[in-house]
Amino acid sequence: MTASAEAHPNIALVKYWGKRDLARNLPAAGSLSVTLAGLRTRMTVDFDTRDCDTLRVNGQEVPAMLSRVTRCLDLVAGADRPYATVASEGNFPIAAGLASSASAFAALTMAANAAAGTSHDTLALARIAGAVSGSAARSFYGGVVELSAGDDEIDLARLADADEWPLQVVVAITAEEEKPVGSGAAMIRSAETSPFYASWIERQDDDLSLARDAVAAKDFVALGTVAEHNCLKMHSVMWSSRPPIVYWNQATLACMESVRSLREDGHPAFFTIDAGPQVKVFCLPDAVETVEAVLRTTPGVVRTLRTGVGDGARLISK
Ligand code: 2P0
Repeated sequence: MTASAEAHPNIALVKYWGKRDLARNLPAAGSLSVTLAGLRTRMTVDFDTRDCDTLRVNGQEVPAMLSRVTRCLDLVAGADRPYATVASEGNFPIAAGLASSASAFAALTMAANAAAGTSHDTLALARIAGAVSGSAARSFYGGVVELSAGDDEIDLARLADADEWPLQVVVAITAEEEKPVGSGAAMIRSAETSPFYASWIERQDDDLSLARDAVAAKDFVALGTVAEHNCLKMHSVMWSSRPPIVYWNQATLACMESVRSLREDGHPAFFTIDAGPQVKVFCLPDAVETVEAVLRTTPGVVRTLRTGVGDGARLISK
């Protein structure tokens, strides 16, 4: 009745920002992401004889996240399951725009399936995780992953394996505190108030098609062009929401400027930014030392993390 699983966060290059169905947490459009190596969340689920679910994150009780964990366990094992003791351990900051909910809910769903002895396959588990945290569905698969938004359910496809294209990612951490607005609530606000929301959703298929082609051709410049465009469009939707949703700080902007200078100096690199102030910079192996050195000395950057492309979620033990 105990199992552990590990999953990595993923970084979207064509972003998920909007829901088609709130009750089922279905995304309004598809998205495309890269699963990271290095950063990870490990979840242990123990169905035991207690009288309530409990959650510890890095050793601390976290009641605020418990309702989503309970919902996830119910979806995997049924509402008549035993209560569970859940322990999460991660090696990177939570709720700061590093997709910690993606790795957490992917690992939780996989561990719960093994601990409960249910036999959902990977796609079924990804759909369950996605119903709790949309981006978590993508972390079941390694490499470059596309999530398609159907009317009734999502689908997932791996576009490239982890070892097929040695992309490097340098994350510039510009602030470590929790973000002001959670992404779920922020997406709903954008859908309800941004005048740009409808066209954002309408054009997602165009960006997905450009990104898919760039991955198939291993065309780094084409992938970077569509990724930066898509990221800035998503943040334009956030900024034009009422009240505005602004996750950036001064260092976020300084990092974007650093990436533009790196490119001008002949080092191919592109940035993307999620629901937080961190800047994720993609480059090829030849440029990674320079990219990291430039970001580390960009004003306001607290520290950098370097990583590559990783594998999907996996069971550790049962
Ligand atoms: C993404 N983000 O595609 C986008 C870009 C944040 C910015 O997916 O409401 O925490 O739980 O389904 O999965 C963050 O969204 O949202 C996210 P819910 P989730 O990576």
